[in-house]
Amino acid sequence: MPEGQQRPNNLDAFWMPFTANRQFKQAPRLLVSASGMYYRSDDGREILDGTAGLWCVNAGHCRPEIVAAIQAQAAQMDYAPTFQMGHPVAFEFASRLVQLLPDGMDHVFFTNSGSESVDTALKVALAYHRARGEGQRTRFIGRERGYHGVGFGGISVGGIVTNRKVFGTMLPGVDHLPHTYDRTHQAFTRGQPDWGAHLADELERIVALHDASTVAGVIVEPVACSTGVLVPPKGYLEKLRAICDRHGLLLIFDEVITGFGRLGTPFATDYFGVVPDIITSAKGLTNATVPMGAVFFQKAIYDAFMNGPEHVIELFHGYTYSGHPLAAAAGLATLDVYQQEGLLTRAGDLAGYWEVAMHSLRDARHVIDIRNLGLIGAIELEPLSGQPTKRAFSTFLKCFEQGVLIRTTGDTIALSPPLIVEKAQIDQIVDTIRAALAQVE
Ligand code: PXG
Repeated sequence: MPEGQQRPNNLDAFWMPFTANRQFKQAPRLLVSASGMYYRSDDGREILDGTAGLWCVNAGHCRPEIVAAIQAQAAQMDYAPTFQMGHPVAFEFASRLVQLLPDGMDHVFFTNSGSESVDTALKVALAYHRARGEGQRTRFIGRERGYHGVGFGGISVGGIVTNRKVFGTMLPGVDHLPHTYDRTHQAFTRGQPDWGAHLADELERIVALHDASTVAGVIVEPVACSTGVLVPPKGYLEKLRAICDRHGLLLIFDEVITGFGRLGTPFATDYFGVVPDIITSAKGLTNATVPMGAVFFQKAIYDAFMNGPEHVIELFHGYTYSGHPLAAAAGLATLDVYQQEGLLTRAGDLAGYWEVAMHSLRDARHVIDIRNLGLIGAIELEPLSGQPTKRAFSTFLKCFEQGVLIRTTGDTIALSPPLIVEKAQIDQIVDTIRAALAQVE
């Protein structure tokens, strides 16, 4: 590409993920730089980031402290293995991280993405039961409309039909809870719906069907985000926890999105006061600067593996890049920024303003529901007759033209700005969406 030119000559080779490739390549939307709350497009426009990239740039873009940490680490040691070797920065990051987790959740396994975190959680759950002499516990229970990434494990326990239907039979022995959304009972709820805790009782029915002795664990997103932001009904997560306890099932919270301050607490487990056995994370872990995921385990799970001769590997699992030095250095600098600026609790301070702003769109054109929690929002649109997803996609294109990045899933607009967002920027997001909705078919 000639110097100074921002748009590549050829967009063909890159098979883009989760993208309408042909539409995109006819009318590309290219981002070329970023700072704080803003991207800059290749035609020189400032775009307000209403989605923190893909729910991941929690401290805003190109934070100088994080950039400097990555540069310094790249110059000092680019890579070192963590199989039978180690390097200080990964250990330091692990120790800092577990301080943020509930008491007892004091071990962390590093991965490179949310999908790998989910795979790791599922594999460890199976191996844990086996290590305790309960190797017949092989089934998992996920939930309809759940998103747990795109590995075979994640799509098996996930419940988004388009992400599953063309990929064969996936993991055997997986069952699904019903999702928790019912517009008749929940439309325009602010925060957690009153209706729906009873849906957790379905877990009892599913466990009875398979017999508890065959079930390894249950995996849910505390707030189901990708599917269009389904906030758990009051009391629902508590019930899941109680049922898992009753039957010896591991409860896995997939906090790839809700981790690192999205709800105004470090993790959703803190927000809801329900402590799982395993937490998966990624995204905000390094402010999305260097890809990394992390899975947190209760002490008893780690301890169950620490048996047998000491020279023998306890868990045959890991990635070339588990605990990668650049990612760990980025993660440490990210934690510093979060802590210095109070970002892990800032969403709590803004949640009230955010809620009022989101629900101010109730009378906007096409809107049939609005949902919110912490700094997450969803605006559900009446689908265009016979053309599902088209109205939301048109709204996304209009907002991008007008300088605001939103995200759509089905006919729902999903919002999750960086946690540094200012009130005036929240207003700009809302005003731009309102204007776009007035224009789209
Ligand atoms: N679990 C959850 C709860 C997620 O939200 C993953 C696992 C997988 O993470 P990786 O890093 O493998 O992508 C996710 C990812 C969207 C969107 O628009 C959401 C995700 C990724 C991309 C887009 O909702 N979530």
